[in-house]
Amino acid sequence: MPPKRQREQTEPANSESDAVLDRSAQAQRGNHLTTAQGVRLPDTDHSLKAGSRGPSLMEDFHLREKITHFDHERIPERVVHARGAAAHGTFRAYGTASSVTKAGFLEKDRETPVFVRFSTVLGSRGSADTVRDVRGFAVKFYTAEGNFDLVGNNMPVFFIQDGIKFPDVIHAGKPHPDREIPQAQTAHDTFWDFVSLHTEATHHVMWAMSDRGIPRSYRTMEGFGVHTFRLVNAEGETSLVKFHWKPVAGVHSLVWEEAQIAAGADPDFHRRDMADGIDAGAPLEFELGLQIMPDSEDETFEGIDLLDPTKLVPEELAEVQLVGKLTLDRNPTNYFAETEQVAFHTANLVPGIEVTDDPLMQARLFSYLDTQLTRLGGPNFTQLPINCPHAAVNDNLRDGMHQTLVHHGQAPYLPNSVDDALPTPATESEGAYVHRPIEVTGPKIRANPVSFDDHFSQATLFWKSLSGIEKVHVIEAFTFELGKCFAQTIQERVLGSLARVDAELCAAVAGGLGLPAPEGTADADVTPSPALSQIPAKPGPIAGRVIGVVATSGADLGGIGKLRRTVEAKGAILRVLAPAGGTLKRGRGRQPVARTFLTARSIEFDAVVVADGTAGLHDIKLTVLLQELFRHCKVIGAWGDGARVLTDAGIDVEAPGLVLADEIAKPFSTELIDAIGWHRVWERAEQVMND
Ligand code: HDE
Repeated sequence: MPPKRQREQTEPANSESDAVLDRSAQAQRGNHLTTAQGVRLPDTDHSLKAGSRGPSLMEDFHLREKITHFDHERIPERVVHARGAAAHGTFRAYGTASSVTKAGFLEKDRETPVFVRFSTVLGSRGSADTVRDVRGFAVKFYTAEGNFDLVGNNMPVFFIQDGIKFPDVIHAGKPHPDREIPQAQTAHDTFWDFVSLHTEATHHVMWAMSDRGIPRSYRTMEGFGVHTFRLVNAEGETSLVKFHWKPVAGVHSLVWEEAQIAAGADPDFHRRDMADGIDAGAPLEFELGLQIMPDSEDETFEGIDLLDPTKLVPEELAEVQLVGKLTLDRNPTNYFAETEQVAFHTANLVPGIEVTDDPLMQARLFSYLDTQLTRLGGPNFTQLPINCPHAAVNDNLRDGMHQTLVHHGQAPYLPNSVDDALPTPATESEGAYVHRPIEVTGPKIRANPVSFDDHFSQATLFWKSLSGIEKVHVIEAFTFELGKCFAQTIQERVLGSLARVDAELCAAVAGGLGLPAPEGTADADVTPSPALSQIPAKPGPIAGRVIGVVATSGADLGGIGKLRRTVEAKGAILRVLAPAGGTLKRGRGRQPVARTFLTARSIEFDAVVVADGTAGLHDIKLTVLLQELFRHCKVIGAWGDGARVLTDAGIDVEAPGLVLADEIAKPFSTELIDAIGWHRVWERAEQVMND
């Protein structure tokens, strides 16, 4: 008799991904080098030849296997979001969502393992992290009820209202097909051609041109589910919700010059920052929030169509209620196995969370599964350790490319009378995903609801909600990007859209381009939403932020040690910057040098202070570094005679955001930490712009 099909699978693994650990243990067993067949090898540097100068022999199975495997090491990169970095962590629920959803992972104190991948959209896998772009924020929750993927972005709205246009907007944003330039940029004709011909994109374009398009780091980005979801509670009641991720570190961005410098000096800026922060013991932390709206028949809230993904709901109208905390504290072990092979899918839902008829979301429900078939080479990618649910899996899916499971039984169909009628379908009370029976009617047409015709009012809302400096950045970004367009007709068409957003914005951009500003027709009467501005109301935490200390072997190493202890206790990273590498030694003091003037750029520091005992230090690279920090409105400090290094570098020590003291003591550290918590010294902006 053939063996009976296995009756029940094991209990869900709720802690670390046991599957991942098992597979990595299998990957490298024993200390000797072997072939893929497990045969031990004496040498991997010389091919088998007929004499030391002779031709290589076909017989060399090791040479052939090694080269053949190498030839196939690459898989197709993601068609969008190709460039990304990820981390493991845990989500802990506060229990505050239980009244609106029965999703088990949102029950009080429930801890769920997660894997989160952050990405840019347009660039290829090897492109730079800091380009102006939307960032992906994709979270895979390995819940006890199956995987739930929240595949969001760092902006709450999208360029298009209907998924059928997605290939078009991406074709327009990707490099031009003839020369394949520019890489990872929207600063070119086809992008602006598309968004000015599809004016529904205007709101999202405002976000992309704002500071949100160049985040300081992944830890300082907000995340959004974008679409409206439908939540279902234990009583079967439904509500409409929007998902938010709120970074504990606050929302901060780079300035454009930093983003450009980083793209050359450190293209891995964001992934390095995340990995270094986690290694330094500063996990990335985000709170999950819900905006909860009634599930009304017209799916509209305060006049906002909740099915239109180009619209947000201002937080002042629907408060973001915090329901749990995400902590990312473990770097992946292997980039390819985990970050590259992770497969997100918007249809990976758990009971209590459903989708709505947002036409953008509907298209996504098809796309994500489909794209993995090409990218991961067949239908069995859910068996890859990173994609494996931690919940028990008992499906009737069989065979296919790269099948790694050895299924038992004879009857992969239901009902069956051969394999003890297993597996059995579950009832809703046993945890089955049962779709709410929602009535669907309507004529078969290709059309949008009339409410989707409003393309400008929320673009105006966003603009009016920004602070002065944020508005300046938006103007500069539009002027830069449009300045890179060759076709004047496209520039003029975009100005036509901007005139419908705000006359001041339009006039400023037109001025920069040297074109006349079209007559303004902006007529939306909006109430600004302060929550849309990134300017903090109070200083935030400094965990994961980087403080550079300029020093030489004559410097006050004891003071550096004191400062290091203080900032490291807050989760920040202190790096000593010196003319040469090695270890600075003075008396009994020792400080390792993390960066030299040659290897450092200003972009990697949130603040730089110059140590006492360095007076007379002069290096053009240090001067450039300090001047960049000054121009980028970052905190600069010095103690003792370190201030002279600043004045020698042409830094105005009277300017705002200069922290000076005679020695390292509490007032200095407190002022420094506070100033970094504000992120930038925008009070300095005017002086810098006029320089
Ligand atoms: Fe995606 N998107 N998308 N997208 N998306 C993909 O799936 C797609 C959209 C987002 O780190 C692809 O596995 C369509 C909105 C993220 O692996 C693909 C439409 C939002 C990621 C795809 C959208 C996103 C993707 C490419 C319009 C924010 C990276 C590789 C209907 C809410 C996930 C892949 C990761 C990836 C299709 C629109 C976010 C081709 C058709 C809106 C974060 O399936």
